[in-house]
Amino acid sequence: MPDALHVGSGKVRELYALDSETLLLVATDRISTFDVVLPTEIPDKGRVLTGLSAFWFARTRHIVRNHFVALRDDGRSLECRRLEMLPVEIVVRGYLAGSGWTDYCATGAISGHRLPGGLRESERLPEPIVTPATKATEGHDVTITEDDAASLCGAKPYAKARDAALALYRFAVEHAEARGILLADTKFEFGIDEQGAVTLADEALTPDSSRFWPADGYAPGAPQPSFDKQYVRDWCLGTGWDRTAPGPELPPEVVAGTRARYVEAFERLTEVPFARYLAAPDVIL
Ligand code: PZK
Repeated sequence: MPDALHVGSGKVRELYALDSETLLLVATDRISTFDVVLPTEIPDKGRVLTGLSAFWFARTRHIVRNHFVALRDDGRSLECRRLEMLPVEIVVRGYLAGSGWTDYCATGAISGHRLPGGLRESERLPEPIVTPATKATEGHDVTITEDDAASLCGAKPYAKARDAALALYRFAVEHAEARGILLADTKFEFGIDEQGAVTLADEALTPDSSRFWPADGYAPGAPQPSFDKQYVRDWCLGTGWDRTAPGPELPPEVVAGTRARYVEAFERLTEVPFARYLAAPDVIL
């Protein structure tokens, strides 16, 4: 990466500084499951995620401003404006899954939102809820109350980010459900731009930042299969893997099957053939 300074690494992404105002977010082909990055990559996974993020940034500008500046021709790198990041992640949940289901079972509430009794795992909530979390540098993010998030961000910036997150989630749920994908929950990050405006950042509404479920076969009362990762998870567990690092190397048929699921999610949501995206990424905008 000539002319760029590496400024951060995520499990499957890298962040570079291009100049004082601009960053480059690069999505690699690495895949994690059960919080372990596997030794085998999924070809084009990073391009699918970057293309999906760019698609949503282009189509949600009327809801809230975002950090998008440009897509690079490699299809996996997104130039963005450098922001002052808010110190919380904003999670929106429309269904009871993951830590939301765990918290509901233990307390009847999630992040201070008291919910009706008798809900089942993976059930649709009466209304989507916002459940902010602190960003853990290692280990899992910790869900906090909206009052705590408002204290950490400032009441006004938090309220703007929360309202934007809910509107983005509702917009994306409607778009995805019409194309056979349930968007169970999703995580957003926001920052403050040079004009002081709350701005959507990071990746948005990708399978790595959200739970995508196939609408076909949705059945509350149990965990739902992940649209993108279920094949990899099932295969890994079938090897007898104990979910500790290092994970197993994936055979070619599992790599190909998983890549096909990512590409299918991309094509269903964007209605752009993935080959057209690879040839000229800007078609997604
Ligand atoms: C920013 N991250 C997460 C960490 C990654 C990504 N527009 C922005 N301005 C300032 N900071 C960030 C962003 C964005 N997006 C994002 N950390 C800081 C992160 C590691 C690797 F790819």
